[in-house]
Amino acid sequence: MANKTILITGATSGIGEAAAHIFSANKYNLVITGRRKERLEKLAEELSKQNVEVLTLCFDVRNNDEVERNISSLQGNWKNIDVLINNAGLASGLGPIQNGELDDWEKMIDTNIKGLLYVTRAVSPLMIARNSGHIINIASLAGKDVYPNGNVYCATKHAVDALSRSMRIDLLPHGIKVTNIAPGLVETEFSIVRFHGDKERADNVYKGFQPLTAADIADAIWYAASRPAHFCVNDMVLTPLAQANAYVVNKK
Ligand code: NDP
Ligand code: 8X3
Repeated sequence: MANKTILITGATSGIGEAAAHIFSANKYNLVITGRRKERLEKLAEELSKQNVEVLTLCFDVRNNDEVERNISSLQGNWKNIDVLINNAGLASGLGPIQNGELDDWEKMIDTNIKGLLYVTRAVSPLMIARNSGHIINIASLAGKDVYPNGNVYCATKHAVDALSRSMRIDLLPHGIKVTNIAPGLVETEFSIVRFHGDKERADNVYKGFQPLTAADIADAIWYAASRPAHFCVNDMVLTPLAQANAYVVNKK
C-alpha cells in the first residue's frame, strides 16, 4: 500500500517537529512547513533517513497569498493530503488586558486564528475532492479555560476550539475527521517566544514540576491519527500530572 501523506504547519520546533518524527517513523510522506528555512531543510534531511519522501514549504501562515501559493504548488501525489496538523501558533506576551501590546495581540490573532483558517481553507478542498482526510488542530488548555494575564492567547485558543467543533460539522458529509488537541504545559520554545527571547523567564515556567514534552503530545496526535476509519477522536485534553487546570499547578 502507498504511503499516506501528512502536512504539518510549524514543523521547525516543538510539537510540530516531534509529530514529524513520529509520522515519518510510521512511514508517512511529509510536507513540513514553517518560516525558518534552514531548520526545515535540516529536519527534512533527518526525516528522509526513514525512507519516506519529504517536501519543505517555507511560508508564513499569516499571509494568505503565501499560503495559497504554497498549497497550490503541490503536484501529483503531494495533493493527496491524508492528515493536516494545524499546529503553527504562539503566545506573545503575558500581561493584563489594560497594558496589552497591540503588536503581540495581532501576532497571536493573525497566527493562531487567521493562519489556521487560511491553511484549512487551502487544504480542505483537496480532502473534499477525495472524500477523506483528517484535520488535527492544536488548540490548548487555554482554549478550555482562562488564566490571569492570558487574555488574548486564551481567546485565540478558544477560537480554535470553536473552529474544531464547527469544522467537524461542516466537513462531516465529506468523510473528514476533525480532532482538537488541548495540551497544558509542554516544554518547547513556546515560552521563549512568549517572553520575546527571555530564556531565564521561560525556563522558570517549567521549574518545580515535570512538564509534558513535545514527544508526549506527538504520541497523542499519533493515537488520534491511527484509529480505524470509523473512529474519530474529537477532543483530547492533556496535562502534566502536576497541572489540574489552566492556572493550578502543583510546583515543589
Ligand atoms: P514552538 O515555539 O516550539 O513551535 C511553534 C511552531 O509554530 C514553530 O515551528 C514555528 O515555526 C511555527 N510558527 C509560529 N508562527 C508561525 C507563522 N506565522 N507561520 C508559520 N509557522 C509559524 O511551540 P510549540 O511546539 O509549543 O507550539 C505548537 C502549538 O502548540 C502552538 O499552536 C501552541 O499554541 C500550542 N500549544 C503549546 C503548548 C505549550 O505549552 N508548549 C500548550 C498548548 C498548546 P517558525 O518560527 O519556523 O515559523
Ligand atoms: C500553552 C499552555 O498554559 O501556557 O497553550 O497557556 S499555557
